[in-house]
Amino acid sequence: MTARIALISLWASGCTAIQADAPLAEPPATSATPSADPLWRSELTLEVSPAFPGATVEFEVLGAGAGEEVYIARSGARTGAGPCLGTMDGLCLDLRSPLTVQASGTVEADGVYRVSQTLPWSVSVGSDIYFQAVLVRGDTGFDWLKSEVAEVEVIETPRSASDLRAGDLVITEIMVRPAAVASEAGEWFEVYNPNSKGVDLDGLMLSTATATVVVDETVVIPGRGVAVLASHGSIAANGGIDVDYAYGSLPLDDLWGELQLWNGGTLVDGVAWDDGTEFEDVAGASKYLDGNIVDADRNDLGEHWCTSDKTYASGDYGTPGVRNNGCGPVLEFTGVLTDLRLSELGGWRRCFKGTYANSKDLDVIAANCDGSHLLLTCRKKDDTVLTVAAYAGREHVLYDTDTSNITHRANGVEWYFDQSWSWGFADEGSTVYRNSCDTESGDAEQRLCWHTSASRVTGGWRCGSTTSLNSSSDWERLVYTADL
Ligand SMILES: [Ca+2]
Ligand SMILES: [Ca+2]
Ligand SMILES: [Ca+2]
Repeated sequence: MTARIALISLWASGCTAIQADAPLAEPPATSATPSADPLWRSELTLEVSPAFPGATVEFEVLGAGAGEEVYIARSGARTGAGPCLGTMDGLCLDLRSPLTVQASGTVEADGVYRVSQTLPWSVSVGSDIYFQAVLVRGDTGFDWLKSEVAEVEVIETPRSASDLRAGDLVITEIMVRPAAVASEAGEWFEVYNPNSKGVDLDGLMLSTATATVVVDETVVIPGRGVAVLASHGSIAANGGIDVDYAYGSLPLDDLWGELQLWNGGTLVDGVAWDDGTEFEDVAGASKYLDGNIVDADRNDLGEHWCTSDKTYASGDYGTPGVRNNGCGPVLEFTGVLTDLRLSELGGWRRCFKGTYANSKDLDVIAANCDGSHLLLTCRKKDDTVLTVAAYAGREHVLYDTDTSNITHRANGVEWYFDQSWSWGFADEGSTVYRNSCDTESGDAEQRLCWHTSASRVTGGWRCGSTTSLNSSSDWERLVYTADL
């Protein structure tokens, strides 16, 4: 509540051209009449760029008519039956008091209303802000036509692109030669942020040997997340990919080509590919950097890249916006494996490693291990053989069984997980006794158990038949992930 009041008062004092409507104390009764046309409600959409303290927030209202007036209202809360602003002729909104008009203006000839507003530095990270577009249409004035409410979580202010140094971004996937749609519309590339803090790409220069584009809007890549930059932003035209930034004309050469990301005179990352000698060249499939080798220097080498074998909407192959598997086919199996050679894992990406003496936040592990499937395993430190391993869909591996001994069966494995008890598995049909780790001895070599406490993985009791491993720095816990 405190944060919202601070937000409103700063806005009302005016960072940019904001109308200083007084916040409404209570919702007055509405005098507006719903439109008879049900399509009107759904044909307007409101898009809002990421919000963070000090951000230039960009609003885009689509589906309006040229010359019509748009109001964008803002509140710190929403409700199904909100108050009405006098300036909006009594139109009721889905926002809760106090609310103010964030911006207003006239729709351009293309049916789009765009406006930017600066967010105060006082907004609280983690709080939610709600925006809503309201359209004035026709001779009768305000109509009930309005967008869905856009809910925006205020994120931590990211690093600016002007702070980036070499290696602070990594190009991880490149589609130079789409087959399902034309190159002009269907080229794209993916960029990974290897640091824990988010990055705003606004101002970053993208270049090939023949063309240059500068990112000219807020595009935030979360810490250890990826963004997709594409020639075309329209899903209908680009082959069905969800794009974080549409850069327009920056042709990616099919054979010998290069792509570079520049912060002024600093090369943040670059990749140069060839005609198929070092970098595989397959029409209709992206090149992707091995998910286990995500580094701005190592991505210079073709041997660390491979050809996508997973389709996306258009039927072409690639994983735009999804972190990459390792190179090679993902090892698939059912049940619990013992003495598995590391080299046999194939496309699984390692997303957590720590000894039984380490402690790690489970949320951090879950965020880094963001594929559709999770594989838990353990080994003697640095061994090339994994002692015991099993996997399943992430919803099964993270299925909350509380502290009970009733396991959750998936992929031939008995799973258990609780954020403050223990996490592990046994082979199908086995019972477990969690105290708090599983101390049962039958089929011991097919059991794994790690302690958890206060949403962290802490100690660990066993890696197969080897037990009493709490605080052992000689044994390692590992989690791998893959999209299957
Ligand atoms: Ca091309
Ligand atoms: Ca590089
Ligand atoms: Ca990818």
